[in-house]
Amino acid sequence: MADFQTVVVETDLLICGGGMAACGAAVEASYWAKKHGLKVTLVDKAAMDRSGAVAMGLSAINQYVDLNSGNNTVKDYCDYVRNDLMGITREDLVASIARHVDSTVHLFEKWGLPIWKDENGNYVHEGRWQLMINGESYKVIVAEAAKNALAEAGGQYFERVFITHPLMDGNKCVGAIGFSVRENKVYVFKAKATLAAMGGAVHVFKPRSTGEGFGRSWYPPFNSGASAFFTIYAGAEMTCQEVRFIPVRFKDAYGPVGAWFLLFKSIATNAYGEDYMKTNAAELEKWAPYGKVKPTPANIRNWLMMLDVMDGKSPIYMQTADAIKRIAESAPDEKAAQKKLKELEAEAWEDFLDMTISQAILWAAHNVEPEKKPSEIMACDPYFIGSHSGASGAWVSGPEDLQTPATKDEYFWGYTNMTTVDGLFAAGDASGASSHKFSSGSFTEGRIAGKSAIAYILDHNQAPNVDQGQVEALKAEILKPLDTFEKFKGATTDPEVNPHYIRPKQFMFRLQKLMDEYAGGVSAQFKTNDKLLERALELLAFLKEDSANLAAQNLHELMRAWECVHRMYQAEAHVRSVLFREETRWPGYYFRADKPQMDNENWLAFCNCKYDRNTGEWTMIKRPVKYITQ
Ligand code: SFD
Ligand code: AMP
Repeated sequence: MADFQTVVVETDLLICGGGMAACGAAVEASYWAKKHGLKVTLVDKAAMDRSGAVAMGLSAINQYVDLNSGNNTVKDYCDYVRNDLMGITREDLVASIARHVDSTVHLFEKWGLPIWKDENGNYVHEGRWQLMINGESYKVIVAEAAKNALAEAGGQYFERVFITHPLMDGNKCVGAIGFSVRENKVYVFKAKATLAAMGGAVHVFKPRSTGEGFGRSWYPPFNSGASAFFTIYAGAEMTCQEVRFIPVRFKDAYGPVGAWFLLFKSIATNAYGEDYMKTNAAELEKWAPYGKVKPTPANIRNWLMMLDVMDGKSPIYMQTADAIKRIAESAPDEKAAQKKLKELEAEAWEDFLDMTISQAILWAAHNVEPEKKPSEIMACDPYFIGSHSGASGAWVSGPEDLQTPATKDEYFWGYTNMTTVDGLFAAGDASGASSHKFSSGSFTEGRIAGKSAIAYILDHNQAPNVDQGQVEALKAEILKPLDTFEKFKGATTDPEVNPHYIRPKQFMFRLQKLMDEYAGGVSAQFKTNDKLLERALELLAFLKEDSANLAAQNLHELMRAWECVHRMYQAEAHVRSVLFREETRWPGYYFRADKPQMDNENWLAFCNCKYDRNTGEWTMIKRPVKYITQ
């Protein structure tokens, strides 16, 4: 084995990840840490300026409650989220973020993020909860604030260090271990409290993209299930692992649709010009009460579209030209209409250039003029993202002051956003059952978790007890794929094919094929059943056996190997949870053909799970849904 130096870093708070939630945690925790002489350390597998989901920038801030306007309340936001998730939500967590998110958005603006303003100087809303931004440099601006805050409080950040596992002292998390993706170094972070904020997971399922386009997915390929693995391995109770998210996007380059539906008030139709939201409206009754609410939940919107796709009425089109024409025609005269048309055209392109540059390139390549002809949209592949319209993540404590007598025993255990593992916190995509936080809410939840983790440290201010034997064993396990490759690479002439090992890319294909065909991926039209899921578990068990034989040629591939392992655990938690929930609640995300209906009597409940790293056993747990607002 190549010589690897072990670098030990001692800190009070460790923030794993460098995305929106992690940056929020760094800003807030640094403030409190400085007051109390504590140290905050942040570790990102990439470079914070362009890491995570916001790497390419964003064109909207999707959570702004606008409490000052008097038009919206925290309860309104809770209602919106509860309905969109078909009743399954932790309102205490949603409210915890909603009551603070506006202040986060004001900070972003102060730090230099351009938010669109109208002629009266008011923010331009995309929809009720969304603001339009010039967000190409969104992540750079947020990362700068996080780095400044860390520097001011004597904190530290590490980039290009990939976190693999938590370090455990019984049921207490005492830090994390990982490796540099650039140098032969293993990093051991010893911490009094640790925050998991390493985003969600993509490429667990087979994506639609193939060949050179393979890395293109809606969700960023750099987020590969590290948060889920970290919390699962630590023994934390997980929630909503069945709630995958499948967004509708412009076809093949995954450009956003929100601005079209909400700002431009566009409709989408099937190939024959029918508005599927109208022609398939009878279906809404089946999923009542949620099918009947406004706005229609994201999964139901998907479902009405998918019904047409399954009926052979593709392609599906966003009617961009009609929408632009309609708005331009509302101008007072022809000259004003022409001016408006030009503005709308520019806004349509900017929407992509701010957030999904590849979609603008594809439009250009296909000679698309949105003001002249419609553009294809489609449902993407399944993603695990607790911060958008999915809900998967760790089960965390809510704040005490938002509990009711009925929720306190269920949803509160001392420190806001702490998982069921002592000293381990989660935020953003890493924390579950609090959907629709998006970029601004994830940053806000990071702030809440960061502050709470500092409070935990002040109450438990003992040096972490890190067992050196555990560190050595993990170090050997982490580096094993490099050894495996070196040992066996000569056994065949083609390094891809070898009887002794499996390369990460092939391993990923195998996982994706399995999930696609058995757990309701794209090729299965998002449909599955109990028998397919049971078979998926059998195949996952074989895959897990083979994960011991992953091989890596270099540090980059070593990262790929561990990404595979992380994704595999996310996959297993998902399959077990879809199997456990004996109903279909989110058609449009997945459909259990053997249980084709929603069963509110038995399943208006959380489906939680827990893994025991010593025995390899999973426990499934049903927890009650209790709202804090009526
Ligand atoms: O419209 C490790 N999101 C949008 N939010 C908005 O507010 N407005 C939008 O316009 C949004 N759109 C959008 C969005 C997401 C994506 C992918 C697209 C478009 C194309 C959602 C937000 O981006 C999302 O909610 C937040 O970013 C979530 O924050 P967080 O912190 O949970 O995840 P992150 O920002 O991706 O950061 C993850 C970090 O973890 C690092 N990491 N570090 C160390 N070790 C490991 N093993 C690690 N694995 C990962 C990453 O490098 C990163 O720093 S719209 O289309 O919906
Ligand atoms: P998207 O671009 O699809 O991520 O959407 C951005 C925001 O707009 C998210 O908050 C979505 O939930 C919301 N949104 C998108 N499309 C619609 C729609 N047709 N009706 C209501 N809300 C939508």
